[in-house]
Amino acid sequence: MNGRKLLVLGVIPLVIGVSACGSDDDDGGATEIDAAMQEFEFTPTDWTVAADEEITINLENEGSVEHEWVILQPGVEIESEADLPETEEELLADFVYWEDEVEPGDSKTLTFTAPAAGTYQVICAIPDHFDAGMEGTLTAEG
Ligand SMILES: [Cu+2]
Repeated sequence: MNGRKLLVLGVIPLVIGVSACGSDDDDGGATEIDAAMQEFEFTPTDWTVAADEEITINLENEGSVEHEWVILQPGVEIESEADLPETEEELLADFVYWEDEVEPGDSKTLTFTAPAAGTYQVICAIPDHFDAGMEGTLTAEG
């Protein structure tokens, strides 16, 4: 019963915070980020988000082939595509924290729950794209 009232009160400072500071919240991590993709890079290459918060991401594929924006799981980092497993099932189970893909010339606005505070590798998992340079870093602060 009291939970609902507390929830409403909690929303008000959040709204004020967003309007006062753009997409940054008081923790220093954004709750909305942009990621553009092309052959073969992300722009920007580093994002800082609020840990454990719901994050809105605007993905835009400015290239001429499909690209993916993939957050790897905590403690998982690859040096080359040779480190990735052979099957999509293993990739999703053991490597991927969150991912989506965008067709060339298309854009998507999506949401995901940011991981706990830490640093995470971002890759494009389409064959040959990571090795060609599609790598970034997501930092969760909270
Ligand atoms: Cu790609």
